[in-house]
Order: sequence, then C-alpha cells, then structure tokens
Amino acid sequence: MRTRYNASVNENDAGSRQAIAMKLVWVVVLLATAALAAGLLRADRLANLASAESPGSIAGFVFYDLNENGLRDRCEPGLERSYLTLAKVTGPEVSEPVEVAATAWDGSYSFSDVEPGDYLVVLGPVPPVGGPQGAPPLPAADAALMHRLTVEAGQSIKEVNFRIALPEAAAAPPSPTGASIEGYVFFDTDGDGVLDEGECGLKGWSLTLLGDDMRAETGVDGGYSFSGLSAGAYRVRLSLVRVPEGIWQATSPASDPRTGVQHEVVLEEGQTASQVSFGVRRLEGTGAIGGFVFEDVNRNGVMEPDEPRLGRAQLRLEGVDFSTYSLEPAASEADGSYLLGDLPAGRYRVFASAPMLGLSVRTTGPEGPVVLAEGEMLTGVNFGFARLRPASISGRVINDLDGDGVLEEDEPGLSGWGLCLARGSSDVIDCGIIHTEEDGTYAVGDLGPGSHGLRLDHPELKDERDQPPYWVVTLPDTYWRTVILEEGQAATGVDFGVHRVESPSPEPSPSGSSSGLPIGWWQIALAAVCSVMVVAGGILAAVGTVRRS
Ligand SMILES: [Ca+2]
Ligand SMILES: [Ca+2]
Ligand SMILES: [Ca+2]
Ligand SMILES: [Ca+2]
Repeated sequence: MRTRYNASVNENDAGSRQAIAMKLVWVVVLLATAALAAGLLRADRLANLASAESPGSIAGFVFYDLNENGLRDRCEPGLERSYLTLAKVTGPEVSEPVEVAATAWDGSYSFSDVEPGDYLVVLGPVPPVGGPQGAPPLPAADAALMHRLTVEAGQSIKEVNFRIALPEAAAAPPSPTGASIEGYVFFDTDGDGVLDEGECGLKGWSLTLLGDDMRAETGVDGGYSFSGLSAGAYRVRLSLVRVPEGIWQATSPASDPRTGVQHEVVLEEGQTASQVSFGVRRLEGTGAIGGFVFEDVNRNGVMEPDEPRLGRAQLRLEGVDFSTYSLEPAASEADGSYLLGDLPAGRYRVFASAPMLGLSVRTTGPEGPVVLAEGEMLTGVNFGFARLRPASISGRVINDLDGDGVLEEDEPGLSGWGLCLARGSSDVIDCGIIHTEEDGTYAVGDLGPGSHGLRLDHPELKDERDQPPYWVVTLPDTYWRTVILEEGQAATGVDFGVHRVESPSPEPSPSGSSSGLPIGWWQIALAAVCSVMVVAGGILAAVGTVRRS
C-alpha cells in the first residue's frame, strides 16, 4: 500500500513534478520567446543603427613622389583630373566597378557612401561599367596603380594614395649665353605676397614673356625660367587662360584690370634676375550662387510656370573682389537650374548664354555684381532669354531729275540698282545682295539691332567713272546712310536720290557741293579783315582819346 501509496504518492508526486516541469518548460519557452523577441528587436535595432552609419568612405591623393620615398611629403604636387575607379570585389577573380572619381586641383579624390565590403581602388583608364563586360579581371597588385582594401561599416579610410613617377626630365639644354629671368609660382598660404618657408611651388602654371613671345611652364617645384635674353626691359605675365579649378587670387603682384598679373624686369647684359615670383592662393568658401535659365516667352523678365527651362546653358562666374580668375564654365541642368558652389564671400559677376541659336535677347539677369555673404546660398539669380525679333530697312532709289536733292512725286524709281550693306559693327560689307525692284523700292530684312550702313552700288556712279555720262548721288549728301535699328524695328523711307549727268558741263551743283567752299573761305577772310580794321580803329580812337586828355 505504502508502496502503492508511495507509488500513488509517487504517482501524485510524479504528476506534480510533471506539472512543475511543464510549468518550467512554459516559463523557459516564454523566457526564450521573450529573450528571442528582445534579441530580435535588439538585432533589428542594431541593424537599423548599422544601416544608418554603415557607409564608409575612401579618400586619398594622386601625387608626384619627388623624393621617391613612397610617401606624400609636403610640397609634392598633386595630379589634377586623373580618374580613379572604385570596384567592389565580388569573387576571387571578379570585381565590379561601382563609381568613378576625378582628382581635384591638388590631386585629392574621395569616394563617400561606400557600403562595407572588399574593394579595389584603381588608377588609370576608366574600365567599362555595367553589362557582362563590366567586371574587369583583377589587375596585377601594383600599389602605384591599385589598392585593395576592406571597408568596415562607418569607416573612413584616408591616404589611399597613388604615386606618380616624376616626368622624365628633358636633357638640360646647353646653358645659353645672355641674360635670364627666373622665379616661382607659389601657393601663398598666408596671402602676404611673400614666398615663405613652408609655402609650396605650383606645377603647370604658364608664363609669357611679352614682346619676345616666349612661353614657359612651371615645373614640379613651381620654378620657371626664360634664358638667352638680351639686355632690355621685359614683362613677365602669369597666364590666366588655364588655371586649376577654383577661385584663385594673385597676391603678388596683384592683378591689374588692364595688364593682368605681371612683373616688369630690366636686364643688364648677361644678368640673371632671379626671384621674379608670383604668389597665388586658392580661396575656399561654402557659399553658392544658383538659379534658373529660362525662355522668357512673354519678355516680362519673370519666370512663369509655363515658360520653357533651358538646359545646357553656359554659366560663367567672375569674382570682382579678389582679382580672381574665372571659374570653369558650368552648364545648366535639363530643368534649367544651375548651382555654382564652394564660393568665398564677395562680389561676383554671373554670365549666362542661351544654348539655342536665336535666343539672344536677355530679358532678365543680374545687372551688376551679386553680393555673396560667407556661407550664403544665394538662389534666384535667374536668366531669361527671348528670341531676337529681326529688324529691316526699306526705301527707294529715285531718279532725281532736277538734281535738287529733293525727291518729288513725279521723279521715277530706278530698278536694278544695288546697295552695299555693312552689317552691325562688323567690317564685313555685303555689296550686291540687295537690288531695287521695278519701281525703285528695296528692302533688306533679318537685321540685328544696332548701327547699319547702306550705300549705293552701281557701275555708272561717278565714283566708278572719270567722265560723264555718270550718275551723281544727290541724296544723301554723305557717302553712307547710317541707320540705327532697335530690335524688331522696320525702318522705312530710307531713300536715295541720283541724278544723271550726260556731258562734262554744266555740272549740277547739288546742295552742299564743293563749289561753295572758296566763297566760304573768302567770306571768312573778309570778316577777319573787317574785324582787324574795327579793332584797329578802336585802338586808334582810344589812343586819340588818351592823347586829347
Ligand atoms: Ca615623397
Ligand atoms: Ca606667404
Ligand atoms: Ca515671362
Ligand atoms: Ca528732285
């Protein structure tokens, strides 16, 4: 019994243990579930956190390793506009290009928003991107051309540098006799105009020796020289045609609006003028100027929603305050917008040109320099362009029968007379493109605004012949008619009168002819003599008065 009891107790025991065990299992399951849920939540949160900070970045320089120590040392110049490809390693022998970057003026480059993973950074020609051919084989492990690295979440990897061998030095030319000019173009970090210790030369800047039309380019140390010169006065000018990207200010000598950035040097026979140096610095900033380029269809200077936006318009910026060199031109986006960034505070002139022919009338745009504060985002600098409305000139060529320079109603038009047209301010003169109709009328269209010159063109004009019969021009009395046109203006009544002369005499004398000239002089001479007599008489009278008193 006991046993039974025991057994039953045991059974009861066993039952209660089983119940406890079951409860424990439930607790464990619940705990586990909770833990799992918590874990999942935590993992989820971690994943969220990780994805928020997961992209890493890679940055470095492409530079000339002047001392060949493998390191980027101070004043070792960078290589501008070299291309780097970031390729993700997706297999033992496979990589896939994901992004291309170009080096800036100082040789720096960067890839941002790089997902964690294995990468190659390759210097050299851009491999094809995308498609089955988009995965170039891994290049040979050459540190000068390629770096292989692993980007962890949120990691910024810097100084992933590529060194360039020094360009092969040209054989030193036999040192020419004569005088020479030498110096540096240097980055004047502190802007004091002086080449201080620690300030570096700038490679690849051009200089011109004016007068001799010699050119030089600075070497890797920023140095240049002009040699083999004779004694005399020289001007060395820093060329601003091709400068690295950005806004550069000349610190010594300062830029002059008329002469640019130049040194004047006087050389004795055989003298070497050294330290004829140019200081420049690059101005950094965080401001930006932007706006839209649009077709101002209704010409009201306001950009309306239905007016077309102009992409591919060229935009150019010039700094006013810093004797600045122009930034490289930028183009507007397809939606007409543009943004010129990284600008220091100052005044800028912004220029835009419309991408399409005919859109040559600017209806709106900044009238003078725009003023940019430090870090300011100045938007709304819009440019509106409208289509040029062509102007025209018309009139008649009339036979001035009585030669009086006045075109009367009974005087007939002359057909087939040519006219010469000088278009606008150009030196190009088109003759014979315009001819008069049967009734003597002519018309010329498709003219731009501005000054246009017209004169008659005929083989029987007096200009073309020594002896009559010929035609003389009686209207106008000047050689050319000059017509100043507004945009779209139709200038009418621009008439010419010509008179036929059949025999050498008597020649008609239209108004303002040369026959009046001697009389004019004679009259002036007579008037002068009379004046002298009057003055002399006055003096004599005065003297007489004095004597009498
Ligand atoms: Ca080095
Ligand atoms: Ca300095
Ligand atoms: Ca408008
Ligand atoms: Ca007449």
